[in-house]
Amino acid sequence: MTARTALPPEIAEKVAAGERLTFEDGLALQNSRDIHAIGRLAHMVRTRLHGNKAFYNRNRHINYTNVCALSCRFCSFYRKRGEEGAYEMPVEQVIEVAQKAHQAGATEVHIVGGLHPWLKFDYYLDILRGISQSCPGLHIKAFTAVEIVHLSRIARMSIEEVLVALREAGLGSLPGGGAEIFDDRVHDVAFKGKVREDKWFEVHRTAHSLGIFSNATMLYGHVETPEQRIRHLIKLRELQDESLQAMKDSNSPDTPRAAFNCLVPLSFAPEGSELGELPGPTGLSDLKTLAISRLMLDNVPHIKAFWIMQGVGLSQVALSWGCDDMDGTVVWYDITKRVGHGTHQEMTVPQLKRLIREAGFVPVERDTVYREIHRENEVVSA
Ligand code: V47
Repeated sequence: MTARTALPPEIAEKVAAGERLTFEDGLALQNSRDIHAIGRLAHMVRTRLHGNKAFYNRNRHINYTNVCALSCRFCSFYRKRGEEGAYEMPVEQVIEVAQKAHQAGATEVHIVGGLHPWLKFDYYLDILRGISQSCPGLHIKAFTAVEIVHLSRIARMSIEEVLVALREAGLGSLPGGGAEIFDDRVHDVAFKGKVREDKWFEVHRTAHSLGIFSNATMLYGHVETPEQRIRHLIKLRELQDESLQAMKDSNSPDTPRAAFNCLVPLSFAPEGSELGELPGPTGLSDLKTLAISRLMLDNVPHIKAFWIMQGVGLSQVALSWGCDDMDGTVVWYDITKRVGHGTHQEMTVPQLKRLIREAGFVPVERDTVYREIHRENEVVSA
């Protein structure tokens, strides 16, 4: 192994001692080709945090519209109104899908969509009210930071007012989407027109200050550099430091605070996007990015290998490369489609458990905010 590919021993020492890694350490990890050493370190951290547990949930993703005012070059999901394949679900349809999921045992619906130019703020409130009233206990994780900024524009309300109104209507937490890569150059090449990092952070900072938990994402493997990935992770780590400190300082139940629950590194799928000529990440770069995310984000409890994005097989392997969560049953997902599967992309609970067990971990069902769910009389399946 050459000097360029070897991992500097100080990094292993720091990780073993639980010390925070620097930007330079992150770059050294990126430059190393020793995927096994990187994986072993990430596994050490993941095991320290979660032992041999690997989490999944019973959820249903709902993409209420693919009509979007933006035309991000990395995105193959959006359509313009009137274009073939464009859709917007009526409020009743979204509620009905959530009800069916609830009846089938889901504990979470994950609702996101394009920035629809004509839907009114009431559409979003009605969805939340309708679901929360008819599906008691079902957690609604909805609307990326980009949608929240869009709602603040159409409702002419501040981000805080929008979040408060959505929470009153039934919003439980925010998903992590829309972060992409926090860098102005990458922003201008791949998602010009989308809100920049300042707004993404404003939404999540405000959510945390209101006691609303959220997730974070990083879309990797397109036009970004390894340096930009590490900076992205460090920026998330900085907000998490702030939010965790505020949680510690706030000891009053009247002012609950929140933070990020997990990072979801999203593997760029070039097919069908304007960046379709790019090769996209390989299995090794997926594993490396997931492991480095675990190592750099020392203050975010969970790293998710989203089986839709990393693929079922690689997500299983990723459980030994720093990840502790696979997302859930999903059922339907329109943002990216696996070849041969279209939008129906479902994993059953026995399938998820089997994958996790086979990877050497104990499957643990969780709710959206990672409280464990233990069901009585559940048949233990293979
Ligand atoms: O923001 C869009 C990404 C995100 C592509 O919070 C693409 O638990 C890859 O954020 N290739 C939405 N990715 C999905 C998302 C998410 C998914 C699962 C769980 C959670 C969570 C959040 O999908 C978008 C964008 O970054 N995306 N197009 C593409 N071609």
